[in-house]
Amino acid sequence: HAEPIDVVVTGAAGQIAYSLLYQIAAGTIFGPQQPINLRLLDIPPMLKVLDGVVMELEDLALPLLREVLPTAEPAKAFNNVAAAFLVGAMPRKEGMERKDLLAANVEIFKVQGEALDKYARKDVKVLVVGNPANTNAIICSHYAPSIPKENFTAMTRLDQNRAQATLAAKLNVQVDKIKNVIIWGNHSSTQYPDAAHATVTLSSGVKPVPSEINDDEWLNNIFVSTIQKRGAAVIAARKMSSAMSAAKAAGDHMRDWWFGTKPGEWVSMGVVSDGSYGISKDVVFSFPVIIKDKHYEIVQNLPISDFAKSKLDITSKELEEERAEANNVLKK
Ligand code: NAX
Repeated sequence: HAEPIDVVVTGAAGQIAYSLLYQIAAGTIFGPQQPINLRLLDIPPMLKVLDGVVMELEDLALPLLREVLPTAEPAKAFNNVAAAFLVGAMPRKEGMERKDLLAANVEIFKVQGEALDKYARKDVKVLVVGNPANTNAIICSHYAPSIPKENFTAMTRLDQNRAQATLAAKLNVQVDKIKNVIIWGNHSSTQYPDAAHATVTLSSGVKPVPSEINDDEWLNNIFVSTIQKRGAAVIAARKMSSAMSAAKAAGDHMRDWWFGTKPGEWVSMGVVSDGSYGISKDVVFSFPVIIKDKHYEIVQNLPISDFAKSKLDITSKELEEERAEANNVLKK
């Protein structure tokens, strides 16, 4: 019998966690053989709410779920964890400036980075969901120098899933027939959803998505802006941000990291740039990656059109600015 692994979810009393915790406890992320000890971190005013979440976790009656620890103390939450879902973050409030938002989050991810450094397993896999996710991930990594940089990632899988679903609808095929769409850059409205390398499986064989759609105007403009603005569209309709789909994407990201990508397929993850595709090092940038034995590699040598290059420049510039702002906050 497998030993349980310790898994932490931060922002555990929030709406994404509410959908995510079930997936972890049910075995759909770490597999049906892997028992789980859950560590639930939130802030002190939310501990009462967290008690309710713990009650519901008990009531799931799931055999893989072993210990459940609700806490407001990072030292306890991060102890011995093999996987960390960093969902909790400071939300943007009315009238709050981007700078203030960044400052509040830099502080949170500094504390959590330090706790990871001290208490987590050195092979811990960290997925940052809380926004600004890419920059939070680089801050967190910076404060956990004993853990390899590769172990810090940011979520752009929701954007990938949205892009895949949008292309499937456009081509009137089932969503799993679309493969290898890419999200480049920041999880923000500057991200570049790129269908240039995507394929669609039709009864006549595997075809390139661009030639099947055969409408560059749609691909370069409508498709890109639909994906960039999808989060805002969900908020406008639901009055709350994406949660069910965000939690599902977090599960997809971690499952692929744990078990690997399928042959011939890649997925997009925000990872610390190694300079691939001319992106400056030390920003967390979403690249296509393939994963094997719990290690990912950035897919190399994809042809980048001038149009794509201009989009990559915009999103990498934004990430460099965010990093500079974060560094300013840290110096104060
Ligand atoms: P909620 O406001 O429902 O939950 C956030 C929870 O985090 C709250 O319970 C809050 O008390 C807690 N929290 C705040 N500071 C904390 C700290 N220092 N330690 C532990 N917990 C803390 O937000 P939810 O809808 O769950 O969204 C969470 C985050 O995901 C937000 O930052 C949101 O912007 C981000 N998202 C990221 C996405 C992505 O694709 N990367 C998509 C979905 C989502 O918008």
